[in-house]
Amino acid sequence: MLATWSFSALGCKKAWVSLEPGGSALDAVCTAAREAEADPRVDSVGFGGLPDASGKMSLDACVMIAPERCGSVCAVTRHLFVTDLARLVMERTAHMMLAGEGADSFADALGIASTDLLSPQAQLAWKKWRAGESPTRPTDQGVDSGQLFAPQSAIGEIHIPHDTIGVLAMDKHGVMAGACSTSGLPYKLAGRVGDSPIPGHGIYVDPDAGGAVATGSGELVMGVNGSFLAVECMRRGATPQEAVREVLRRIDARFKPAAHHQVALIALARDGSWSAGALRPGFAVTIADESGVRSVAPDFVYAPATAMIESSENTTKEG
Ligand code: SD4
Repeated sequence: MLATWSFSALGCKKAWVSLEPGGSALDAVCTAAREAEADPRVDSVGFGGLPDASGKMSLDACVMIAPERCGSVCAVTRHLFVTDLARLVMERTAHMMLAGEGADSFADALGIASTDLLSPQAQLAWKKWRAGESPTRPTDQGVDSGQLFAPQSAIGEIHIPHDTIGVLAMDKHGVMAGACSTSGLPYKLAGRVGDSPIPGHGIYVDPDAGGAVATGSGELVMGVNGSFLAVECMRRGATPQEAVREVLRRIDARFKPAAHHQVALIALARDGSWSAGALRPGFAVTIADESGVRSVAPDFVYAPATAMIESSENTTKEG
């Protein structure tokens, strides 16, 4: 089992308990995502997530086990466990994606209780941002602190935890599943939806080729169909590391990302080999396997932010 960021370790630990003895990969990825959705300390997923520019919370999620077995919800404003809701879209409807009030009404119809998604801390953070007291830009990406899972984390920086939880798992029956859940970019424009709930962009799983999940600046991922691209690379024989590198290479080449942009991907191949890579330093990947649950730095960082800062300074000097 693989997941984005160190805050996912708490959920992976819980999910591993049933995955290890033979539980399903789909249950495992949903368990891990649900844990982050319920945790108010995670300011980018579920309760605790930062709202949009108007102060309103909206959540996106997707689950996928195959191109024809996928469910997603986006812009959900009244229900917390959006990964489970995405799974219900997959299992109980003929559709793949429900958006906005339609997704909330679907949950109502299933008897799922509405809840206030905005935590007091997130509301305070938004008020400070609106008053100009917070330096956080709408597209800011932080550095993984490992704070929520200090015991085995290899990441030592101090910063708030953040970003989409993306999880990939393979069970003992050889079934691969993926899930991701996010409140999207903090202080996004109302109505903005990113890569996470869209199959092929924030997540893609094909049992014949592998799976990938992305985190970070969704617009950059969407521009290259990031997760689909990673899986297609693996289908054509690339290793997971080569596949992730190709996605980051295309993003770097097309978008010329700014220093504050971050994109990271995790990829899992059919044979169980995996990799994680990031555009900038600061990302951590969580692994759960027979050796336990741990969060570590990714295999590679494509373009260290310092290089970007230097090159933009050079550009400025040259006029
Ligand atoms: C998005 N990729 O909505 C997601 C956000 C994210 O804050 O990963 N983090 O663009």
